[in-house]
Amino acid sequence: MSKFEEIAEAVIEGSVDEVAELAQGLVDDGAEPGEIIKQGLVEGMDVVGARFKKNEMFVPEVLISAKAMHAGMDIVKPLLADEDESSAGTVVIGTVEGDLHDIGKNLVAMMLEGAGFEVVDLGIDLPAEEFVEAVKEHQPEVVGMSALLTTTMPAMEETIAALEEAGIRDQVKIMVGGAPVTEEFANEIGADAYAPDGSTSTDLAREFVQ
Ligand code: B1M
Repeated sequence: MSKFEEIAEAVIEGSVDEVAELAQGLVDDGAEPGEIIKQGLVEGMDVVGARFKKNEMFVPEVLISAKAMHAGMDIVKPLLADEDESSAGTVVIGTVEGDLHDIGKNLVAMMLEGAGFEVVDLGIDLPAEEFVEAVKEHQPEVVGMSALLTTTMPAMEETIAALEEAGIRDQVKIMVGGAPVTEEFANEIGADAYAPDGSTSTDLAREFVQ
């Protein structure tokens, strides 16, 4: 098993200390911070996400895995800034109003950061106005919205309407994601793209800033 596979496995198992040790070891051995994130931490969380979907893992285990991933990120993230000081672009991201789920959104944010984007993470349960204010303040190229509940998906459309109302809809590309969100829904509400996962979000953001 490679060190990257070991770190992914430790994330899946939720071994917080082991992830931190392995991440530090890889850093000491000269591994690229971005690779540690992609091949180790995100790889592990991808498996966690997939096991969730199949009901093979449950909430407490996911939260421990997320904690383990964060332990690795704490070590690797400061080095990312050194690796590439020029930002690939700015992404404002958040979970829409009424929705408290943030594990997937945080993962997407981390992957975007790993890819060199400046990420303004607004958090959870965000009224449309907070997205509007953030776009005015940070002038991002991309806005990402997350919803994990079918009942909060309409808040995505409301947010797009609020951006239109404020006259700033065309300044940004909007991508939406979250387990119940689909490509069809994204089209229906006038988003620019649907992102099923973090790596697609990163690819799309790269396309959008070109
Ligand atoms: Co909630 N929950 N939850 N929950 N929860 C779900 C979503 C649910 C499917 C569980 C179920 O019933 N089987 C269900 C929704 C049903 C529905 O609407 N169809 C549900 C429910 C009902 C609820 C409550 C209402 C429960 C209750 O209180 N009765 C409540 C709602 C609270 C609220 O939000 N107002 C609730 C609460 C919670 C917890 C607080 C306990 C916890 C959240 C903790 C947290 O996020 N900090 C929680 C969790 C953990 C889950 C499950 C188990 C896991 C979600 C998760 O983190 N997945 C979930 C069941 C499931 O998914 N199997 C469930 C892992 C994560 C990596 O995947 O979030 O899909 P995901 O993110 C992916 C992609 O979707 C995508 O990329 C990520 C990485 O690949 N993506 C984006 C996500 N956001 C993106 C944004 C983008 C792009 C891609 O922007 C560009």
